[in-house]
Amino acid sequence: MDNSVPHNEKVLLIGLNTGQDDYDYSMVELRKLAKANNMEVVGRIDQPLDEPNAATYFGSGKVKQLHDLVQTTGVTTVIANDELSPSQLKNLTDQIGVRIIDRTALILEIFAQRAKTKEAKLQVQIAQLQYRLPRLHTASNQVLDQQTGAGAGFANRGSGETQIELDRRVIQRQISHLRQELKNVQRSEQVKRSQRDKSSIPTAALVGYTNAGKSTIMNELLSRFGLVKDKQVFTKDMLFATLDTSVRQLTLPDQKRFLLSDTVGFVSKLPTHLIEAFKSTLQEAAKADLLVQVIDYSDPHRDEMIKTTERTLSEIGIENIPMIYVFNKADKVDETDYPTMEGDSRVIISAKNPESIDFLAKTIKNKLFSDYVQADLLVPFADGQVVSYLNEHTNILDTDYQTDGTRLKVELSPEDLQRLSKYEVQ
Ligand SMILES: Nc1nc2c(ncn2[C@@H]2O[C@H](COP(=O)(O)OP(=O)(O)OP(=O)(O)O)[C@@H](O)[C@H]2O)c(=O)[nH]1
Ligand SMILES: [Mg+2]
Repeated sequence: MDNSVPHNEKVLLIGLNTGQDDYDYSMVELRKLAKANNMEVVGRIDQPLDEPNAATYFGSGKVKQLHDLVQTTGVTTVIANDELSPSQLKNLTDQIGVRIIDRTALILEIFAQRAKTKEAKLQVQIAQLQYRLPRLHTASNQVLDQQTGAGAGFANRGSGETQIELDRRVIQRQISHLRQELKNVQRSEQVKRSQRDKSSIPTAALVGYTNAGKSTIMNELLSRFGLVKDKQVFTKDMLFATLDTSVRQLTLPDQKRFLLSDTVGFVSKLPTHLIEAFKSTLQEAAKADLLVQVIDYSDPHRDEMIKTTERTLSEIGIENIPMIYVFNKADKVDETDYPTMEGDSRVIISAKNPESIDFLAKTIKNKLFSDYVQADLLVPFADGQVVSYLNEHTNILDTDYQTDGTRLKVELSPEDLQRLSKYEVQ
């Protein structure tokens, strides 16, 4: 036996091509998702159809072809590119005889594997139960039939329905219990969040397609501009390496500070329940002053990835926040000049290149602090605490000790200037 071959589950992909532009890309993505779930894709069947067959997703001829291919390849799972209705799922399972899952269930399985923090685990569990709720009859009926040894008799139907009703209530109770637990876990996070809200430090949020390099950029910025005690975030070459949100403070050489958050990556057709469950995690992005969309410049599907990210952001309700586009991994694209800027919101960089990281930091700074102003202040010696504040929070361009106090030329936020206006020298 060849031990070098991993014993992964063998799967078949099925997709319905209704003529949508991004069909091929969505199938490429489905393959990547299967791989991320340790599955080995051994085949794929596509059917061009105007709309899915309401009963079986594929038309009857294709279902037959699928059945035969499952037999000859010995696959144990079939994955549909679209979310299947409860009855499509049941009918297909009955006719094909192996496990059928859809894109949503696959994404949920990956998230369940990746979730590490208590918060992420609870969020995924809730989304999984919500997904199962309308699909109970597909699994539990079969289990019930097996338990009772009964066929499809009338007597069984009544007890089956009661059983489903019971299961449904159990799951609903589990969901509300988990929601409560999630609320408790999030309470402590909320305290941190509201403290940050009060701090009035500008914030930027890294967003984008999964595996684009968001966490790598976060770490590189941290190691140059972060606090020594700050922990690095997890990065890896796999889909959905990050499921929770991390926020770190960065201080640039001219004392300008901002908060940067790193969060879960996107993929097309992210399950609604998952988006719902992750909404609070994504609050950091919702409140940001600037979105930093990271894109894998070396991926041929990068334009579709940008569309996916923007569609997901608007589904979460994140709109009208200024954005810069960071085309990352330029080192993987031959004959590319980097770091460079195209127009006033597109940057081409490589996270692995220190010069790129400085360039990106400067670009973020220019966007976040564009309303900062220069002012000339004279602070009497008695108000020493004001000078300390300025030292810590603003960029001091010049200091001069005069007989009536400290004269400073500073760069500061309009809010700070307003508060300190009595010291301003006109
Ligand atoms: N060659 C190259 N690889 C990079 C660059 N930036 C990131 N990577 C690699 O890309 C992979 C994914 O990086 P991550 O930072 O984990 O990506 P992410 O966007 O946080 O992904 P998710 O958390 O899954 O959304 C890792 O293997 C990184 O080492 C880059 O500029 N050049
Ligand atoms: Mg990440």
